[in-house]
Amino acid sequence: MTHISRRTFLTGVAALGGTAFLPRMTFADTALPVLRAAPSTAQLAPAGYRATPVWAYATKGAGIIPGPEIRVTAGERIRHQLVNDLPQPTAVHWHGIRIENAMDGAAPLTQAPVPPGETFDYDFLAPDPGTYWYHSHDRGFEQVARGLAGPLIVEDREPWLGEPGAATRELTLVLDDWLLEGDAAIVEDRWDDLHAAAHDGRMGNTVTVNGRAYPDLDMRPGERVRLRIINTATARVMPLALPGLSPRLMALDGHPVPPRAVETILLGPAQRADVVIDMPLDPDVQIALLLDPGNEEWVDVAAFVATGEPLAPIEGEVRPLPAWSTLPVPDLSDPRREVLLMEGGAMRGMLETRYQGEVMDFRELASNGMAWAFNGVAHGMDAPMFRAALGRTVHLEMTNRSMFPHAIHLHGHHFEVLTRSGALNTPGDVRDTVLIGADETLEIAFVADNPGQWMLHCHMLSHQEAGMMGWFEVA
Ligand SMILES: [Cu+2]
Repeated sequence: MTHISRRTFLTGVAALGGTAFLPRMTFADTALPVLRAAPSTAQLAPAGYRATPVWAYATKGAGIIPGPEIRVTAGERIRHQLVNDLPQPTAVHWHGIRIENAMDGAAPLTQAPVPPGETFDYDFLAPDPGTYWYHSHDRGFEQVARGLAGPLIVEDREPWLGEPGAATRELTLVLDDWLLEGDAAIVEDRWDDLHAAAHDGRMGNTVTVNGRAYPDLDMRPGERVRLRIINTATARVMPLALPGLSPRLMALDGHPVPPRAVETILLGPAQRADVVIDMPLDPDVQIALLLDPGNEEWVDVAAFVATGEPLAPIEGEVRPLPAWSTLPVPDLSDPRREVLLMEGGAMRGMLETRYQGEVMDFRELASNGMAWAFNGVAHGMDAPMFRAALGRTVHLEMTNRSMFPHAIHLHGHHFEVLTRSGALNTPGDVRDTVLIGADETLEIAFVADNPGQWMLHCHMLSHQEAGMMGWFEVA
């Protein structure tokens, strides 16, 4: 692989200056710990650029990018009062948590959006250990792109860190992709750019790791570390590589997989991967987290810097993560069969599509801001795509008849990916968000064990807004 070091995505030069940006400080007294959403600033671009005005979460003080890490142990409750100090309504979605429906934050399906100046109490059980994230689920294409996202870690009840063969430390890496002007301000006038929405979404030009461009990550020589990698970008699919670190994949979207050595890790928007790496004792080259921006020219997005006293390398096989005990296994003998056909976008378009009860051609759809459809319906929020009886296995065949990849997310459930383009998938790959390439067909299966109305949408958030949105009901 070609490796181009320290290449910046930023175009133009830093135009320092601009108006001072003062976040409001209005923490209310409340019984629940506060999670406040408000304007803030963050030093996203390298030193020398100005701080970027963002919208961000805070549990105290000013909002930070990424949002504060929320961390509980499996079986515990997560309790936060959302305080909305944004100029828009908002809601918080707890991505990947098999949550009770009323707490899912999918406005307006599971709750009314929280108006500016108001609050909403989130209080729910986190049943399964793993790497998750939380983010805005109202005008996500704008609010997530402005910074409203943070990591959510559910620790296992069984010890793993420090056990034989396991890592001795863990590190959360929140990856994001920002569309910045030359002065490091977020581009603000193209939220509903239909051209971008009809292609691969509102792509950024600056990749950050934990809210910084090209950070140095301190590593003890010889240490084994569990990385919890989260792609919070609104559009960018991230091919990642960790050369020289012997990466082994441990979990996908929070769910453990049998450990396997990987050369690259492909993370679509909203997907997560847990990866164990071994820092060499005496690295002879700079070790970095590499990302392919789409042209197979791998660039580094963070540096692993050998710091401190060496640790004795851990020999032998890596210790698997403890299995989930709570996820029902699909019964494939007589599943409820459903299909999800994705159509639309540039260069392919779609035949007649229904939008708000009317059948329209592509041109009429575009004049309504629509470019995509699920099963012939754009933005189909009036009726469920399908209904499943509580406890029934659903087999969903998904076909992408467009020129672009999509990241399909099912709320409230995790599903097993059975086949990809007719070939068997790696057994045990259980996810809450799956990437589907152009003209691919995927079969997934899950037990509809969580009652309620659940969103099913593309996590390329401008695709979602331009039509790739629907819901299913479990009752
Ligand atoms: Cu999509």
